[in-house]
Amino acid sequence: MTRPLRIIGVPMDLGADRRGVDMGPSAIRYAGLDRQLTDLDYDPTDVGDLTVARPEVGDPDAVTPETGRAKYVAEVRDVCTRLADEVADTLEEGAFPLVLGGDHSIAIGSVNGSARDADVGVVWFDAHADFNTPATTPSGNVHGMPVAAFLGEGEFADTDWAEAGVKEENVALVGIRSIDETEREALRDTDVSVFTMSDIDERGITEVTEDALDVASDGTDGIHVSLDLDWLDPNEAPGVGTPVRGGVTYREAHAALERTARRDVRSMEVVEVNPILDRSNRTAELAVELAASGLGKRII
Ligand code: HAR
Ligand code: MN
Ligand code: MN
Ligand code: MN
Repeated sequence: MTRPLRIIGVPMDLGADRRGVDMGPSAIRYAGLDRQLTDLDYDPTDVGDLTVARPEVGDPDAVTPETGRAKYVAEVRDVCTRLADEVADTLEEGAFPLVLGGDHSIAIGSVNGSARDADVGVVWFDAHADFNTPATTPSGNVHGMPVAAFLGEGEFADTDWAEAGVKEENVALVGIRSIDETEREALRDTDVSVFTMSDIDERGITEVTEDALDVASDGTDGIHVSLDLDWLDPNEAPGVGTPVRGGVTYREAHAALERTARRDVRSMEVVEVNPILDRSNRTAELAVELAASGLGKRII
């Protein structure tokens, strides 16, 4: 039986400093996404790309109501609002939403769409905690803020576009190894579960992933999986804007996504693929492979 699936491209680069991540959706498609999904008995429909403003027309110095800074926040909000509608519509029609980034700011839209009519947990595979707010960000880049945004931290509290109604205790960050001091302090005051690379070193990827999946499943209707390709070691995934040494290996990544596929995954996104920085589309191919593993692909 084939299950309907919608591919939603979001060529967003306004949330990050390095240009080129807007070409991620094309590179991921070119790497054979459609074929991999069909092999998995999904019936994919590619709805194309959402329209994203060009940086030249946006406001890089946008200042939030408080003192904080969030570059292009109005443009990011506009895209995330439309993405949330697209994801929610996809689910309502019984299809699986697979979102292609684009920088990680788009997760604000994906999570809002996924959580619109359900209680959702989130598993966040990333080198970074993405828990800054406009008041704490060292860079002003919104791709360092999506977890804080959908949880309604700081300036994101009670927003109609960012806060998603997801519970802190249903959010698990996995593979974290780059965290700002402000993020560390803020995270300590929450019930978000943070599984670092050290946890993976000590306990192994399978056990850590199972714990993260338990966190996201506990009392929820399903899991949103957010896969930032910089989660992997830069040797495996060179085509990302903010690489951090010491990431998970190729096999660890597959093992984690294979475990994920056994759970009730309701939506997924793959983000931060930057073809300009990549080698022979290697990172985009990895994104396709890992999405397939997360959607149930097995070796035999
Ligand atoms: N923490 C830094 C900041 O807020 C960098 C984080 C953004 N990089 C990402 N996110 N790719 O996962 O600017
Ligand atoms: Mn990220
Ligand atoms: Mn909601
Ligand atoms: Mn990252």
